[in-house]
Amino acid sequence: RQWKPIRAFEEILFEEYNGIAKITINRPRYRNAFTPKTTLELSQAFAICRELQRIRVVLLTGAGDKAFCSGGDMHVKGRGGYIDEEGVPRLSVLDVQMQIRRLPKPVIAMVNGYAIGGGHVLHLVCDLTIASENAIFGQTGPKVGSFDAGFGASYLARMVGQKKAREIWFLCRQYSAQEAERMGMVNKVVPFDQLEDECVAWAEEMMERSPIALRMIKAGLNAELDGQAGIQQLAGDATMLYYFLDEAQEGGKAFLEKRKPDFDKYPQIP
Ligand code: 2NE
Repeated sequence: RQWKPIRAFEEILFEEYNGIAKITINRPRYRNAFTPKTTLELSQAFAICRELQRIRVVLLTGAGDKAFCSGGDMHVKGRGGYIDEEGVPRLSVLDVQMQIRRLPKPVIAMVNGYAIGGGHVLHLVCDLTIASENAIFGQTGPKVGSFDAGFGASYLARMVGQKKAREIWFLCRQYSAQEAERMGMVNKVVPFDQLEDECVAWAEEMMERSPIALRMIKAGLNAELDGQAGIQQLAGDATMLYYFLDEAQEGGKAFLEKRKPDFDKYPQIP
């Protein structure tokens, strides 16, 4: 499979193949821990995925065979957040989480090793997770002076239940790919050398489905959990579809033509 670069970055790889974008956190020396630069680049890549019409599904993964992502880079964890090159403390991985959730296209976490701490939350917020047999899952926050009480807590609990979510956070244990699958956080576990093929097969299967149907279902599944912000996204999608109707065009046309709009000619479906 020939992945073609979309744009060059320093701490991630950003490639495409046949309508699928692959974003790879590329810091294997540090188990793909993220710095503020990594998260900025991830944000830029996800923004490009949103804009590029030819991209229909996104894969998120980590470089090498050891880690998907080990969370925030402890070397730059300082007071107030992870310190960027200008000395500003940041928690910008939270923006990446929101982007993944709001992206109107499916995102698959291709978990190729450790998904730990903030790296574990990154896989949680993806729409689907496919893991290799060597993948290990867990939170470490309370062990290393951190926590994610946002999606990392409530979304995790929706997935695995309250008792299990509390166990995962309070004890900071590590779980195998099979355990994670049994808990409902992983869709499928495959041998490491089949991981990418499996993810591409799932992506290609989704690409045979209606993109707008997938977009609306994603928004609907999010809306129940995301409150007003989730409804806003679903409502925005409904507005987008409404704008395709002649009835919506009539309103705007009538205003510009300085006449009363005639909405009676459009069907009133029961
Ligand atoms: C990931 C894990 C379990 C891997 O263990 P192992 O034994 O396979 O590797 P090792 O030797 O621990 O790590 C290899 C190298 O990667 C570095 C290590 O320091 C080590 O470097 P050297 O000793 O060779 O110089 N490395 C690994 N993870 C790193 C990290 N996160 N930052 C910087 N360097 C890292 C094991 O390495 C592990 O437990 N890592 C730490 C996981 C962790 O606690 N992450 C932060 C959680 S908090 C968070 O991510 C977060 C949040 O809670 C809320 C908001 C935003 C972020």
